Amino acid sequence: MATSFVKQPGGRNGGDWSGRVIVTSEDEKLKGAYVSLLFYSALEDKTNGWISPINDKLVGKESQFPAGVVGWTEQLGDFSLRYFSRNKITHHSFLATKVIGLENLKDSVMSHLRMRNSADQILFLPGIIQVRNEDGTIEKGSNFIVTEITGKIPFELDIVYESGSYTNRPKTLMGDIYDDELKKKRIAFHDKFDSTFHLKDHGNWSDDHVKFAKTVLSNLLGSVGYFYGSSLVISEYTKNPVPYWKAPLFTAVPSRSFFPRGFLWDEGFHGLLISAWDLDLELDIMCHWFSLMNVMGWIPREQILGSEARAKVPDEFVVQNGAIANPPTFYLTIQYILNNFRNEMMAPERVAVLERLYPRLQAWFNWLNTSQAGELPGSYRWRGRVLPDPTPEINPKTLASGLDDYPRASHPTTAERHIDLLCWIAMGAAALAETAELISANPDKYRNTYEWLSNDEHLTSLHWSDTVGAFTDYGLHTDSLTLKRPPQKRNAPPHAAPPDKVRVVLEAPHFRSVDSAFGYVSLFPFLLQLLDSDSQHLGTLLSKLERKDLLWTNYGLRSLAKTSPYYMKYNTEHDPPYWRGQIWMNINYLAVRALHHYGSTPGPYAEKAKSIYERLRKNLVNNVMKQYQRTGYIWEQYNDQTGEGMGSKPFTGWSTLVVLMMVELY
Ligand code: 6A9
Repeated sequence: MATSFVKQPGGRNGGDWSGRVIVTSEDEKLKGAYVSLLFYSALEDKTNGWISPINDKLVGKESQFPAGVVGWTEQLGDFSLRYFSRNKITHHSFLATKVIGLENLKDSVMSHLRMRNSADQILFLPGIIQVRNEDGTIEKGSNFIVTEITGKIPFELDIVYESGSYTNRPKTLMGDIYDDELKKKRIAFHDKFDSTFHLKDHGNWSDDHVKFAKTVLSNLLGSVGYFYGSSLVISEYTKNPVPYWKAPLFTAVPSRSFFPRGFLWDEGFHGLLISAWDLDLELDIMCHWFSLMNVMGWIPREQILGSEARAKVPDEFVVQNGAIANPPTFYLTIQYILNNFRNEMMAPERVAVLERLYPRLQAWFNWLNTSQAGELPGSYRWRGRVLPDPTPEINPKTLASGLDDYPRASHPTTAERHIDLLCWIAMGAAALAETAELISANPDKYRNTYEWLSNDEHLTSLHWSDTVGAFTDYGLHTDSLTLKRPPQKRNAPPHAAPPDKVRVVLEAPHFRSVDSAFGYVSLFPFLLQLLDSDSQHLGTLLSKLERKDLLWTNYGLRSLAKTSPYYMKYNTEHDPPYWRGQIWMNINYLAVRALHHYGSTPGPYAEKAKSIYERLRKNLVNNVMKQYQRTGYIWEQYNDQTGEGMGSKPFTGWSTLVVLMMVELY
């Protein structure tokens, strides 16, 4: 099935759109087989409006079958949704009924689906089904209409939405007109891609590479969507989770089929691609995210808005905690925009957006800088690490950092300090100083903060370990831990499942560098370019980058050194490794970007950085493309032994950063 859609703006409510579904088969034997398509039209909860199955008389002569929906809502006004086909349609039917909650649509369809007869196996729906209220009265009208259309392979179908307020439309988007319009949009996309990225100027990329880059970028752009609803949040001021205010969110998502919702730190990375494509689109997205900031300066990390989104998320992930942070990657987006698209950004209407954002950019910084502070001046600690007793986790996760199960101090304490967080905050200060300069505000405070936090002595005294020659976290830590199954409870029923394994501490922890975990976290002062180009630490880290027993692979940098005792280890009996060896594209992008920076800044390590840059960039791009060609997907992460895609797919979020590596936009 190939799907496409085309829009036609007009009228007062966003205009028209049409979708097309083409059903074909490469298998000759399937030619002529029946395929039934079911289209859902539903009103969201509490929408002021109605929908109704289409009346025969409303259907134009173009269609051989009367199928569709008409309706009105407060936001959309009048509209119609009609189905057309250039082929012969074998059968159509509909269901019109009332459901409570968008998360129940599938159940409703399944309970009403019928088979015409067992010989032809054609499905049909029963028409209007009225729902009886508890008091016996009948619910009038419907908020859910399913249209069933069956054709014989091959066939195609146009789904045509027209807005009532658009009265002078030049043409209806269907049939040949749809073909023409889609073709125009395709050509426009290719032209814009070429003129935006000049891909061929940045390497001898094959046509396959170009096609790949276009495909993955358009998938990221296509993931941008509009959400509306409220998060469930908890904070020191609430006893139980309470709803946040209802708000719209315009955002890209990491994976449309697996995580179709906004994630804060993912979005800063998406912003690097989106702003290169369309700066105003990205500013719009950023303004939406910053509108979700509360009075403290906090923005919820995962945006599960509306009942439909909520229904897909296990309860333990739903509640967002107002004390917990996530890497402030929008500062990265801003820095990148100022570095790469400064002239466009200087347009008065864009400067005005930045001026409006600035107080919130500051509030965000103030919140991070104070609420995530560590015990020592200029040190920081991710909140939200918990150590229940007994704990099923070998090493308590740090979801706030975005690096989930990446090993940290085994025993969370208020004295621990996290090097990645320090670096994110320092980078944020630099981005704020640059923003302040652009809008003629005073950058001094942020410039000074940046200078202080990124100072070599400061980083070294809080985080450098001479023993391993790398930056590390600090905290109460031991590596002598294991998982053991506790004895079955005395009163357990005879066939009860055995209890889950729990962590057992074999040797008491003590305060020290968490130096048994060389990996992404150890690289942060380099990744976020805090190190001076003549820093010895830079030299040491660069020589480690190339070592195959540590992070180097032919497919990119792995997240955790092979020599680490946590490398590819389960964190509980049931949690497989996630950030413990796998190759992730967002951090690899930061590495490539840093290598490019140090490779083009004069200094004793410039040559080395340049040489690593070329190899790492090539390895990453070629592997992600190879896996795409092999499987048809780009993936959440990549296997460090084989390069194979792992985790969720399609993951068209930050894995798409390979496109920026190809065109060297950093
Ligand atoms: C749990 C699953 C059907 C995990 O890309 C989004 C995030 C990153 O921000 C984070 O750094 N991913 C990374 O460690 C995916 C998180 C998905 C959680 C969903 C529920 C049920 O969904």
